Amino acid sequence: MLVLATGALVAGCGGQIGQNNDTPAQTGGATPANKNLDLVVGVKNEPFYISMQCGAEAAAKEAGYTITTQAPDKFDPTLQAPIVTALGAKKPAALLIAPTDDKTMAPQMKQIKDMGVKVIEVDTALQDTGIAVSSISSDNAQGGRLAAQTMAKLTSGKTGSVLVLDTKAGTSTTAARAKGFEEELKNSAPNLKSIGIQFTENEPSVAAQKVTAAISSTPDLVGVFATNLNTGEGAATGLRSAGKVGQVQLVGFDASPSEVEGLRAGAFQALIAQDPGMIGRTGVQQAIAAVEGKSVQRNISAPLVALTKEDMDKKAEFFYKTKC
Ligand code: T6T
Repeated sequence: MLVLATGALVAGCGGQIGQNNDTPAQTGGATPANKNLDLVVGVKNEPFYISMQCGAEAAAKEAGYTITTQAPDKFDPTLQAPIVTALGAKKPAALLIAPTDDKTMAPQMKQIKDMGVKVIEVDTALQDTGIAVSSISSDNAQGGRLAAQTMAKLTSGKTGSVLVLDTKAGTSTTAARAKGFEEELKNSAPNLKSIGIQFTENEPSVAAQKVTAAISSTPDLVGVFATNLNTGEGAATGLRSAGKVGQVQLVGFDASPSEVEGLRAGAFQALIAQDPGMIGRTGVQQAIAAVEGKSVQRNISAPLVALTKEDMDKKAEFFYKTKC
């Protein structure tokens, strides 16, 4: 009950909210007899994590393991940390987790590791590489570089300014995307200059407000790079409300239904899509290998792909899901 009280279970893929319809929970740590896995994602009801959950559930089912998914209401370590702490009472064989902060989630994750639970990072990661046995993530720096190359093509030689929207300080993935973008922009589009990285707190309304403010303060703004789904959706709203859709190039990250629709409608000129289903699936495979004492790969990179209006339907397998 403690688990249910502290973390919202994510509905949709396997069973109903709060229902674990497979084998009963066992305690006792990471022995092969314990086939219970837990997944703690960054925020509930978000297509990136739902797609990850779908992949994780499919892989667990195939291997005869159970997996329970929980998420905080917001992408916030103060809400995610108690969910991890509460798992100490249940002691799953392994915990797959997308830590919402690269430092402040470390004590709770270490505590669960010290109980004998194998820890696998999916998507985001801690700075401390000694807690997880395996980390599965897109090559986020490369994703940022791909976004900069795409922005260079879209603006084809124009001179002007570009706004980079990061999410929250301490988010390993989006920080790497923003950094990769700024570095590559200097090579691919030396005539464009970044007006700096701004934080949206992973709130679409803040992203929208940052975009409208930049449009007012920067008359030569030619592009926006939004480093994740919420930031991208908010940036598109900002462009729409300023009447700048199609005039300011928007390169987003992720491929939520709203972003995909925005790409088709011309609010986004490109999206860098991840493969969250593969991240979830591979995370479970690594978790099971660790639990069963088999060899584990410390770092695994998941594919990324750039989508444009012209080629998006050929790459529809990269669109994120809202249910499995
Ligand atoms: O972009 C993904 C994920 O990779 C990132 O770490 C946090 O934001 C998302 O979940 C999208 O909202």
